[in-house]
Amino acid sequence: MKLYDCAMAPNPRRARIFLAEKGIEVPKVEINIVDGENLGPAFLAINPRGLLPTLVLDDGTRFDEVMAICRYFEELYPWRPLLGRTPVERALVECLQRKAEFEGMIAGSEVFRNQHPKFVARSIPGGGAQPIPAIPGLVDRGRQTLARFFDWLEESLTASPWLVGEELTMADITAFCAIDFVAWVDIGIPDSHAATRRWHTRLAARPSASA
Ligand SMILES: N[C@@H](CCC(=O)N[C@@H](CS)C(=O)NCC(=O)O)C(=O)O
Repeated sequence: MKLYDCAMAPNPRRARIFLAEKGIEVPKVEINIVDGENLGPAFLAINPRGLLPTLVLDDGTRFDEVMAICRYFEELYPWRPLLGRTPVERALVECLQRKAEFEGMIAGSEVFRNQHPKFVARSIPGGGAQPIPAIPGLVDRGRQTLARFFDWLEESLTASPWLVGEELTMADITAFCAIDFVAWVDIGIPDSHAATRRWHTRLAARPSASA
């Protein structure tokens, strides 16, 4: 089994934090996204979408979505569940993880990719050999979505210490990675959002945050 990874990129980080929280070790292969190694023939032969993270099993089965990778390991190693303990928790983690992914991670990606010179021809991740050029208007849409994301987080984290239940789940991991990602484009947790700041400090102090 191999996990194709990129140390600096936010989506591979979601998978690494998940694995570290569960205490699972997976052999990793580092791929450089900024220099376009993921779009070269060697990696496109492994994953034609050019996306990271990608998990390849020994029989060649490939998972190239963070949540598919996490779901696979959660089923194999159900202890220290990060996708919810009960049917209600599992459904809530699904809802809030997706919200954090769409309104945090993807909105951040809209802001970052549509203004960064290195991504001018690579507006979307997963474009593979058929990239889509940057669309500058998406920067503003991303910023507006992120403002809503921060307000939603603050409301949720004022009501409870983690997004779902009494412990950290994948919903927190995705929201946390999105926040650290958008710092690259100088967007931070608003000063007034004290609960979100406390939650971020707590999560950043966990050993998994530097996985
Ligand atoms: N929906 C995918 C998104 C993965 C993704 O966007 N990965 C980025 C790195 S953070 C990537 O592979 N980018 C490739 C590129 O920019 O060419 C998932 O959740 O795994």
